[in-house]
Amino acid sequence: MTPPLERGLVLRTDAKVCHVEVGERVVQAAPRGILYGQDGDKRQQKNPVAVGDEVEVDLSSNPASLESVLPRRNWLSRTASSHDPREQVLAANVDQLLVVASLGKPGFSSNRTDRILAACVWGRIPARILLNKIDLAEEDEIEALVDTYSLAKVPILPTCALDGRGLEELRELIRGKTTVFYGASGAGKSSLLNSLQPDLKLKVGKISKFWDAGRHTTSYSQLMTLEPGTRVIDTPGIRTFRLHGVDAQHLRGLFPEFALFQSKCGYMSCTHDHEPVCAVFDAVEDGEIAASRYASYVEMLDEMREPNADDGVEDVGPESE
Ligand SMILES: Nc1nc2c(ncn2[C@@H]2O[C@H](COP(=O)(O)OP(=O)(O)O)[C@@H](O)[C@H]2O)c(=O)[nH]1
Ligand SMILES: [Mg+2]
Ligand SMILES: [Zn+2]
Repeated sequence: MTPPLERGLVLRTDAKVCHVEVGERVVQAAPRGILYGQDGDKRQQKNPVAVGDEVEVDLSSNPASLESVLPRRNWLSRTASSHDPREQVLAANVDQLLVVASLGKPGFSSNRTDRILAACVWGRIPARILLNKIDLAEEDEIEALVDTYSLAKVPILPTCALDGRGLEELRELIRGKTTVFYGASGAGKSSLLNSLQPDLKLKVGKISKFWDAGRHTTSYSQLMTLEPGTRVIDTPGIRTFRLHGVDAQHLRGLFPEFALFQSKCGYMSCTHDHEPVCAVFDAVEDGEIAASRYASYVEMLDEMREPNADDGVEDVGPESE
């Protein structure tokens, strides 16, 4: 007789077990071996279960067994590492993603931001930038970023976790949704979440240590419920985010502002980096497309053409790995 299965929501995944919310409880369940694939099976996913997955668990066995993962509505993934080409799913079934960034300590990284924004376009996950630590920024720096990203149709919400600016807007933005907080270690993800909901008591990093020395305070993704229906996923900082399953022809479609110009390129399939007649390149020269966005695009394009080249980019994994 097959045991009765219960539905649950994955809050966190560790090496061997998943923390699964089942009704009012949180149980630890071990994914069944078959979910990892069998010998000779060319599974393309590194992790069969991700935070945000809806799963079925068998609570009658000890430890509880995670039997199956229900179909995902969407997911955010990357290439596991430069040595491991499999897909690594970072979160599943989400409504939106916030790229948490700051202008000082750590400084704003266009490259990091543009990679995750492209991944969100690819994964059909609405995204915006949360520009935190505006107490440390000049007004014109903020405006320059707003300009850069307005063409890409990515809204920017300025916040300060210390004095509370922007927090009411943030609260409205996430209400009733599942939201991924993504960003460099030290940008203020945990601080923002604590300001929204003090009883979360997330660990907050000491600035002097981690962003100089690569230290970190969050080493795994976890899903938390702020109020019924409002869920957030706090993620660890990831140094190098390589898109998975995207080729050069797809990539240009992940930069929305290119669409305004690329119909005027000499070739229909123009990749905008070496072709003689390129309207996107001209738009960059004319300041109509941000040079920083274009630079991010070209770097990702080069990486796709030479996936194993030593690109000098510091590898891999959550910063905690
Ligand atoms: N000046 C300033 N510091 C902040 C702000 N938000 C967070 N911090 C500080 O930045 C550091 C890292 O914050 P943390 O929340 O741990 O970042 P996380 O790694 O993204 O979770 C801590 O020292 C915080 O006190 C802010 O809005 N302004
Ligand atoms: Mg944190
Ligand atoms: Zn072109």
